[in-house]
This record gives sequence, C-alpha cells and structure tokens, in this order.
Amino acid sequence: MSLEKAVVVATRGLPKAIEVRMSELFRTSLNKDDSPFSREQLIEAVQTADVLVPTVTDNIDAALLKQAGPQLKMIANFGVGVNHIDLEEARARGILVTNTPGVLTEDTADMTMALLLSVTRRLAEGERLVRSGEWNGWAPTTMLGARLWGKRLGIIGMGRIGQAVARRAKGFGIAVHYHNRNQISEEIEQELDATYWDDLDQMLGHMDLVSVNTPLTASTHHILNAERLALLQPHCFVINTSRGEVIDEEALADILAAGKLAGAALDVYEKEPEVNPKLIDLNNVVLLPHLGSATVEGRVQMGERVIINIKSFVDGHRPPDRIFEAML
Ligand code: 8YV
Repeated sequence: MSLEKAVVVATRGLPKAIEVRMSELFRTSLNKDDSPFSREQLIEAVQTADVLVPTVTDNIDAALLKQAGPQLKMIANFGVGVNHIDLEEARARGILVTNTPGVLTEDTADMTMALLLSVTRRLAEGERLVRSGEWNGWAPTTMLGARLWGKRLGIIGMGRIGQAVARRAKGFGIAVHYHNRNQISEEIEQELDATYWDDLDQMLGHMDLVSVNTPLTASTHHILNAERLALLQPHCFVINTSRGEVIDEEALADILAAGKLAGAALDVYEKEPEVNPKLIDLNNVVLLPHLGSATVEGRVQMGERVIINIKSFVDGHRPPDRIFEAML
C-alpha cells in the first residue's frame, strides 16, 4: 500500500504524544472525549478509514468487517490481545492486522505478581480494614495469609508474559511449573527452573498458585472450566491477567463461594466492565479494572508500535507486528 496521507481512525483517546505524532504522519481522526465507539461509529469508521486503530473495547466482528469499505486496508490494534477482532474475516477481506507485542510484557508480569501478593497476603482486604476505621491493632492470629516462598506456581501459557512472570516468581523463591501448547526451549526452562506439564489437568491438581497468561483463542476459551477448577486444591489461589473468557467466571465464583478455593485475583472479566456480583461479595477475591499494561511508559510504547506498524505499511513495507503468520 502506498498512501500519500492515510486516513487513520483511532477509536479511543491515546497518550498525548502518540496522538500528536499520529496526526503529523497521517490524516488522523482522534477520539477527543475517549468515550467508547458505538456500533454506528464503528461502522462509519470502517467505511471511511484506510487504517483503523481499535482497542480491546471495540468488537471488530465479522458482521462489522462485512460492512467495511474497500479502502480499509489495515487494523493496527492498540494492544497485544486481538481476540476482539475477527481475524479470519479480516484476512479473507485482505485487511492486515497488527498488534503491539513485547512492550507490555514486563508491566503485565509485574501486575501478575502484584495480584499474587495481594491475594495471598490479603493486601486489598487489609487496606479495606484500615480505611473502614475498624482496625483494632496488631494481633498474633488475625489476617494471616499464605507464604509465597517455597510454593508451586502453575503458569498456563508460557509465552512472553508467562516467562516474565516465571522470572519474577523464581526471585520470590517460588517453584515454576507450566503448561503450554509447546514445551519451551531447554535453555529457557533451565534459566527459569521451570517444569513442563504436558497434561494441564495433572498440573492443576499439584499447584498452590495458578496464573493464566495465555491469549484468548478458540482453544483457550474457558480453559479453566468448572471441571478443571474442581481439580485445584482448596488452598490454591488463581490469578488472571490475560482475558476474562479464559476462565468460566460463574464457575469460579461458585467454587470460591463454596470455600473450595483459597482465593482469586483478577484483572480481567468475561463481560468487561461488568463484574460478576458474586465475585464482588467475596472477601478473598482481589478485583482490578484491567490495569495489566496501564503504565505511562507502556501505553506510550504501545502507541509507538501502532505508529511503526502503520508507517511501515503506508510506506510499502511489511509491518513488524503482523498477526496472520503468527496466529492463523
Ligand atoms: C491493553 C491488554 O490495554 O494489550 C492487551 O492485550 O490486555 C491490555 O493491557 C488493551 O488490550 C488495549 O487494547
């Protein structure tokens, strides 16, 4: 593609520096008040943009893409997960899709550790107690949590983020176990002291902590379903910083309410921004509003990757973060 000045439509407000640079390089339409696009606005966008820059809050499904005009040549997603985009339909229509891998790995791994610490050491609960004014002072046996050192962490999905979590967990004296479609290289396994489980069900029954770090695809949807959640030991904690749909949220809430699981810490939900009310009622659950990649540095770098991808494309080069070869 070679465009004098491509029409780029960003569906959400992006970091200022990114909006400025995008506007210099392209004929950019910005979302000034940052409210999520309605279906009508999305339809208009796919009918007018050469390049669409959506985020996880936009449902770029097949029905929407079928309404796209022939000018739409690229979807440069702001974010690494592309489960909200119908990739098959995009490919069938010759629309290139890119994402922003790498730049949010460390931030998301940090957030995973923050959640791990928060739920095992009852940080959110303790904070609520202090703010309530009902804290009566230190006592030998109140608000005891679970020690992390020496525990077993089972990571589901050992890609970039999973490995970054493993690296941190090792520093905390946690034994790293993982399940992945493919076993990772021996070299990285050794660096992380990581044990591979080919059989996810087997791994789950042996873990003290489980972190989900897999992208959402057809094969990872509800990878932690009711049956698998039932395999976890009652003292186990579950952490999710990937996508809500990888866990059956209703089943998780039920199993927690039944006292068959020690706790859960979630950054993502099946129907964001809705959160299952049963989870809200539980004290041993830490709930964050999808903050995994929410650092100033991370969001600027995500924007830079979006710009690099678009610029390469309009200059007639292959954008570095093309999805198709990687995922289809
Ligand atoms: C992003 C994320 O903020 O990149 C991802 O996949 O989950 C988030 O951290 C979001 O997706 C932006 O589109």
